[in-house]
Amino acid sequence: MPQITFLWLSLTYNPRRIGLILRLTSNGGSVSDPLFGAMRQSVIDGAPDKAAELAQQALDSGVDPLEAVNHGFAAGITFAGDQFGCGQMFLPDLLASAEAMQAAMKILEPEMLKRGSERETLGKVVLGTARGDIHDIGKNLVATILSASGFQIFDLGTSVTPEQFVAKAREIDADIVGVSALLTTTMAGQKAVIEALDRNGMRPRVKAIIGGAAITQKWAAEIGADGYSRNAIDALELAKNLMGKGTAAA
Ligand code: B12
Repeated sequence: MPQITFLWLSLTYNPRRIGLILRLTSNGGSVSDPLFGAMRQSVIDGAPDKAAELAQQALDSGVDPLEAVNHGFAAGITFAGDQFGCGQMFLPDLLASAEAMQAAMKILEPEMLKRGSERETLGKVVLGTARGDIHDIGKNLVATILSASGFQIFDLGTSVTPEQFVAKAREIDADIVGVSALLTTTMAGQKAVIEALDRNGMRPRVKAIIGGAAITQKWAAEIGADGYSRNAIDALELAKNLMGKGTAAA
């Protein structure tokens, strides 16, 4: 009996030990390729070395790096986030998952950039995560995709104040300012950036776009953003359209 009690406690208090359960529950989804499944699992397990190895394996076997992100690693971090959200995973585990995701991105990003290196310059974009917010995986992905497609990116990093956005946009004569926010508490920072751009008379010439897991079209409209997108591919289409170079702008 004591053994059973110990097992129950470890299941309850250390979700990373229930890898098997996570493995079983994370095997659903539309992408059945075992490589994508392994990528996803490496992030759920918080295993940076494994994630990096799988990213390299994907490149070596000709998998599109963006597909590897979307169907493999990002699916893993989304699953980890859901587990965290419902109390099945704790912050150290989520941190380990984020580290694994970043280890994979380190391998995949240069290849994504290389693939886009021949493109024309489409415009200058200042990017950053809103004040008080340290999430940057999604913002970095947007930066990589836009950069690979010909945009010049000025990435201010995380927890960026409205004043910093305005100063950089002015300094480089930006076409677009993009603000990422992942927390409901930092979404207000996106509004503050738009207000600061307005106050400084920089719009409508400078377009303001926003994104992040909790962002909706309703929020974008409410704060007067020029657009929002739910993922990096849509962000590219949005940015191109705002520059008059997208399919909707044609
Ligand atoms: C990874 C992660 C972390 C990592 C971040 C590592 C890093 N370097 O980024 C760590 C562990 C550090 C972390 C910390 C915290 N986190 Co966190 N985290 C996540 C998680 C699991 C995934 C985010 C992610 O990277 N997704 C993958 C990327 C590819 O997707 P994305 O970010 O959505 O980006 C895409 C789109 O949104 C869009 N996009 C993004 N930005 C932009 C910008 C523009 C301009 C455009 C056009 C598009 C765009 O394109 C991107 C690419 O496709 C989310 C859960 C989730 N499902 O989102 C929680 C989550 C965001 N975190 C959460 C919380 C609560 C926290 C903490 C407060 C926890 C704590 N108690 O300390 C801290 C935050 C501290 C702070 N001040 O910021 C909550 C937020 C709840 C809320 N509604 O406010 C979430 C939703 C988890 C949950 N379910 O509860 N977190």
